[in-house]
Amino acid sequence: MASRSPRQQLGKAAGPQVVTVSATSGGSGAGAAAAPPGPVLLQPGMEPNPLCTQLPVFDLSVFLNAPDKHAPEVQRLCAALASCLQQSSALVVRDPRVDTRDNEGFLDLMERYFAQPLEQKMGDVRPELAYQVGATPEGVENPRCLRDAKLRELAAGMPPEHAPTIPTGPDVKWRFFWRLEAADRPRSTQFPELNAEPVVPAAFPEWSQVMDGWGGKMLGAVGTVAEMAARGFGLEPDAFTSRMAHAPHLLAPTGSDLSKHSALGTVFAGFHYDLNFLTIHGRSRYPGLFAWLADGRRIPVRIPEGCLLLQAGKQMEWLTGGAVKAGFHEVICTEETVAAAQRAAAEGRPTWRVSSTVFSQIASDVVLQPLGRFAGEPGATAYPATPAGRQVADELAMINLKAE
Ligand SMILES: O=C(O)CCC(=O)C(=O)O
Ligand SMILES: [Fe+2]
Repeated sequence: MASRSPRQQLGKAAGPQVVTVSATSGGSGAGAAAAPPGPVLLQPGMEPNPLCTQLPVFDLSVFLNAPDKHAPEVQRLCAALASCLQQSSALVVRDPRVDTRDNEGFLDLMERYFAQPLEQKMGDVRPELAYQVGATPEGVENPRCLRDAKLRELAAGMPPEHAPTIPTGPDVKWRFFWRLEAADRPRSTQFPELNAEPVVPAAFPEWSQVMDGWGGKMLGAVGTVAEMAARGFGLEPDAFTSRMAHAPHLLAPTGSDLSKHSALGTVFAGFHYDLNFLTIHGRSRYPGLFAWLADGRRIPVRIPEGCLLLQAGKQMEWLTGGAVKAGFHEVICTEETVAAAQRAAAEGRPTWRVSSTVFSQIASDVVLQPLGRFAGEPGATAYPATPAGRQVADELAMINLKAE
């Protein structure tokens, strides 16, 4: 990842607006090709994002409602989406099928879940399944940079104003992994541990409905983005979605206990990339998430009302031969995080910071390798053919979720 000065700006010209993106170096991955520089036209289906000028909002309804998905304007929108993903490893979208009231119900449920006594939650922990279903207590998951010297070098090379907080120990966040119902389990797999039955916490009769309701909506948005990105990259429209069928997609909220961990600078989730395909976040009630754009800038993630944020994970990087980099991020306790906890306390709510996160995945038995035109790129050799389940297991071992 390069450490250059900010170079993106929102053009103010009349007519189609221009988000000028001067991509700099090729980002974080080994042997990665540089993202091509180039203006991204703000066109029908895109809106400026007042909270984060670098990430325009893509309105998925324009694609969903287009009668002809091959129409030039649809193709241009898909190309702009793919380009945004390539240049920032992130995307902001609005999906007409997603009702944010479902997010509120989900956050209410998870706040109550995490606020339960420790013994109650410990019954939901499955270390023998690499924690891939049920709860992961705080202090278990290590941010990858604890073991990966390359990531520490990357961080050390960043200018101070864009550098992460280097973690010195495991994350203080809890996690719950809920395997989404929409994700049909494979009939047979070489990776049963990654495709286990979900854990349903005893005290919440509404659990499955709330979790599958909200998680399924977010997964639907990911599916549309995945198809648009494939089209935008000139791949078969189902190049990604066909590989996502029967994958262990996880609704994966984190939970950080602000009644215990409210010191400014506390690392809830240390500097890392996500190991999966595409991560999608609904709005959290608590700020604290920071992401790095491909040009090296660290930005606070602020999602406009009604929108969703996506970040590219390692499997996306693999399938694109490094053209799209897995996006780095961290979650830190800031003054705004503490203020959100104070508001929650005043309203009589649990003071747990819950994230609204889905990890979409490539199916465990699918082989990851650069697809289509990405296979011929010089950087492709850094991404050898590897079953997704193997790649996931290797990553889980690095972050202390799976015994080696
Ligand atoms: O807690 C959050 O907002 C995001 C956490 C995160 O990065 C992760 O779960 O991988
Ligand atoms: Fe993450």
